[in-house]
Formats: sequence, structure tokens, C-alpha cells
Amino acid sequence: MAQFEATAQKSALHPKPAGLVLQYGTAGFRTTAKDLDHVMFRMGLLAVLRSRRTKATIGVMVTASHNPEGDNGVKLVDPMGEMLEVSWESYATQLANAEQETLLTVLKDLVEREAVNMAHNATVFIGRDTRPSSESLAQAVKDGVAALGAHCQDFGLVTTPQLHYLVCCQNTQGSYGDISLDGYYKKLSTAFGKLTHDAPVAQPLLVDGANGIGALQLKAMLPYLKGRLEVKVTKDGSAGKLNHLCGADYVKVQQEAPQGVEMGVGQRCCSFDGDGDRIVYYYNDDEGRFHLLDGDKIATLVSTFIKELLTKAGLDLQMAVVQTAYANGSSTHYLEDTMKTTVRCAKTGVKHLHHEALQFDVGVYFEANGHGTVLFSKEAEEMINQLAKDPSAPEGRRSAAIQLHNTIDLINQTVGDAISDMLLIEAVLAVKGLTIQQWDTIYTDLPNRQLKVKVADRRVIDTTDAERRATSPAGLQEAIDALVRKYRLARSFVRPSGTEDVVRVYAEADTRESADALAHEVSLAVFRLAGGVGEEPKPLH
Ligand code: G16
Repeated sequence: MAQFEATAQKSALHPKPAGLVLQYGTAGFRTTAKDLDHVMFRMGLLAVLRSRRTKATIGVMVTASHNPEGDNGVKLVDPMGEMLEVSWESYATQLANAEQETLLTVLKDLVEREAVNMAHNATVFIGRDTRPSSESLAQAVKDGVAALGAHCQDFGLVTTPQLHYLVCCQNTQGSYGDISLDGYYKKLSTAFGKLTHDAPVAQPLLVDGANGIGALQLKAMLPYLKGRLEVKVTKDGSAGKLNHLCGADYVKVQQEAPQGVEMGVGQRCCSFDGDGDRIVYYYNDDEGRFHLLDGDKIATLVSTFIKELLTKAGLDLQMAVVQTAYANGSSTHYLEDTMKTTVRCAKTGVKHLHHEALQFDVGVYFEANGHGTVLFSKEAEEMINQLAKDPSAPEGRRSAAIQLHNTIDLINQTVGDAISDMLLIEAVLAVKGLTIQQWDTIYTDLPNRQLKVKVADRRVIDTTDAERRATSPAGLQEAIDALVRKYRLARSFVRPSGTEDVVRVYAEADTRESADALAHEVSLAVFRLAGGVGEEPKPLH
């Protein structure tokens, strides 16, 4: 216990701002960078305890992903590369909010409740994004790890999914891949090369790197893809701020191209987010109209490709697509009615989608914002690999199994990964001989709008039914229902963001005007019934 006392003393060097209370949100803690030093130190402590408890390496990623450059945050990575187990989120919150005098008690309680063996070795992998504050915050994590006498390995500037990959490789003793960035580049590029071996090389792809780590890592990987994929990286951080008027979140929410990017007519373009775990595609048609292909379109493309290969391979595996309430109604209809695919709806946050996707042999999960991946169960992988290696199997079935095997190798199954998803999409388009325009016509999105409303305390909003209905404050859901009834093909919901201090509003309807009007009216209802602050939301037009 002397170790704890020394630790609590060291934590005084990373003081908690008085009165600050933070909540473990959709993807860890997130707020202005200046308020996070103590959180980082304490997450270093938590990672050590989690490592001792699981007897495995744990990851800590310093990033605020899509948030503005001045924010920062931290995401914790569990042994197989998943997000931190939900039951430990409350420990994280307790540690982050403990006052200096109570920190020791909170630590001791956690160790006792989880029966953590403090004599056990612990290892923590650390990564960070390109935010100016990230280096010193990563140092605070290291101080926390050292304070509990554990070992840490700092991978420096990596994308969030790369850190997930590295943690998984480490804890599978390299069977998921080599425990290095070189191993990551090689694994993905080799799979891409095999999958697209017989397909022609496509026209160059323009990638908006959100001025962040995704751009740096993609550039580092390009030599491995030479001759197979032509990519031009823009918003690579050499000028301009992280996520500012660019990046996947900007493009998805604003429904427009990143500012200042020269897009050729019909050119295939995509945007990453600030830590390289989201991707959306888009192009301008010859009338200058902008077309967005978001996470829903990606899920549709990828699930169709996998379903076709499973059918060709004659493998009877259960596949499902997992979406959230943000999924465009047209995508859900297309998947269920035309593709006859099982669709599930989960709460926002990849941890929820990931969990749901694990229930199937093949679980394709994507949030509309472009965050997602595909999970194959162990049994599914074994069946695919056996067939791929079976010389007595009919050629058509075997070659489909080989393609599935290469697809599995190309996918980062630990978490949504913009680089891996981009390569998967590029491979599917190349193998199927599809242009981005053809992909786009699979179905037509219902016009939709996302808005943010500032309220005094966003926790006054509670939701149910995978966030599709509000249970508090009183009267809000009834107000939304009444507004939705005014429009055709309309749907709307509200939920407190877990990464920003706002309430998010989503609306879709049969026309752009109706979707915008509905989103505005629902924003007003939130403002009036949920304690809006500042100016009332103004109509969009
Ligand atoms: C994170 C989560 C995503 C979520 C997004 C927005 O993304 O990983 O699953 O969709 O936040 O969450 P919210 O609406 O609660 O603010 P990222 O890319 O910012 O880490």
C-alpha cells in the first residue's frame, strides 16, 4: 500500500482543476486540452490496473478525434483491440473526478473490487494524434504508468486504429500481425495487392487527411501500395488546422466538400477524421452537385460484396449489418427489402455496434459518420480458410473463399480504421468494376440534417430504443412526434453528445426543405424544453 501513497503524492504534480467534473463519454474523455493533464495521469494509472487485471497489454490513445484542435481526449484500448470494457468506464470516471485527498481511496477500492494483483507485470502501449497538446498529455499518461511501476511503450504519432492493431498483435503474440507499424503497412498492403491482383488500377483517389495523423500515416504507407493504388493526399497538415473546414465530420455534417480542395468532375474523393478512424467518400457530378457516400453507403457496398462471395463460396454464414439511429432510412430499407440482409440498430458509439456485430458470423457495422468495420467470428474465419486451402473444392467456390480470406486480412477487425476501410472500398470497387457514381446509385438517401443545440446540462435528455426516443425531459418526445407528423417520410430524434457539450438533433424527410425545417423545429423544441442557452436556434433558410 506504500506504493499507492507514493502514487497519490506523484499525482499532485498533475493537479485536478477545482470543481471540474468529467464523464467517460462515447469514446473516452474529451474536453479542452488544458483541463486534461490530471485525467491523463490517472488514465495511465487505470491502464496499469486494467493490464494487471487482464494480464495483458492495454492501449492509451491521446486524441480528441473529430473535435476542434484545442480539445483533447483519451481512448483506452482493451486486450483484443476493443474499446475499454463498459464496466470499467465508471472506474475511469471515478478516478478522473476524485479530488486529490480521495484519490488514494478510489485507487484502493478499485484494486480490491477487481482483485487486481499488484505484483503482476503490466504493459501499456501509448499513441497520440498531431494536436499541439498531445505530446505533453502523452507524457502525463507515461508519468501515471511509471507511478505504478509499470512498463510503457510509446508509439508516438499513430492513428487510433493503428494503436488498436498494435495492442491486438501484442496480446495475440503476433498472430494478428507483426507488432510494428511496418507490420501494419505490410499486412494491409499485401492483402490489398492479392485482392485486386486481377483488377485494373483505378484513376487516382483524392484523400483529405483532415490535417491530422491519418494523412501522415497514409503517406508513410503509400510506398507499400506502389503500382496498385494511386492516391493524392491533401489537407496533410502542412498548412491549415486539424479538422478545420475539412475532415470526415465536416464533410458529413455540412454535406459539402472540404474547403479549398480542387476536385475534378466525377473524381473519387474521401475524407478521414482527426485520428484516422472514420472515412466518408464523395464526388461532384458534371452539374457541380455534391454527392456524399457515407458510412451507410459503405456498409451497403461492403456487405453486398461479402454476401456475394459467401454465396459463391457456398458458405452458409449468418451476416448482419449494424447501424445506429443516424442511418439514413433509405439505407435500412435497401438492406432489408432489396438485399434481404438482417439489420440491427445500436446506440451511438462503436463500442455498442461492435458488441452487436459480434452476435453474427459476419457482422458489418458502420455509423453513418463513417466509423466502422467488419467482424468475422472465429468459426467463420476457419470455414473460409479451410475452403480456401481445399484442393478438392470446386474452383469457383475455392476462389471465392480465397477472396474472402484476403478481405479478412485487409480489414482491421479491432475497430473502424479509415486507412483499412479506404483500401477495402477501393478493392471492392476495383474487383466489381464499379465507378463511384455507380456505387452511389445503389439507393438514394433521404434528405437529412444534423444540428447541435447548446443547453445548460445535456444530461437532462434521456433516451431509449437505441436513442430513437427521448424519455426526458417531459413533453419533448411528444413535441418531436407532433413535428414529425407534419412531414412526409419523416423521422427525427435527439440525444446528448458523448464527445461535445451539445445536444445532437437529427431529422430526415422527403425533401431538403422539409428535412431542414424539421431539424430546425426539433432544435427549437430542445432549446425550449431542455434548458437551451444563448440564442434560440435560427431557421436554416
Ligand atoms: C466518437 C465515437 C463514435 C461516435 C462519435 C460521435 O467518434 O467513436 O462512435 O459516433 O464519437 O459521438 P457523439 O455523437 O456522442 O458525440 P470519434 O471519431 O470522434 O472518436
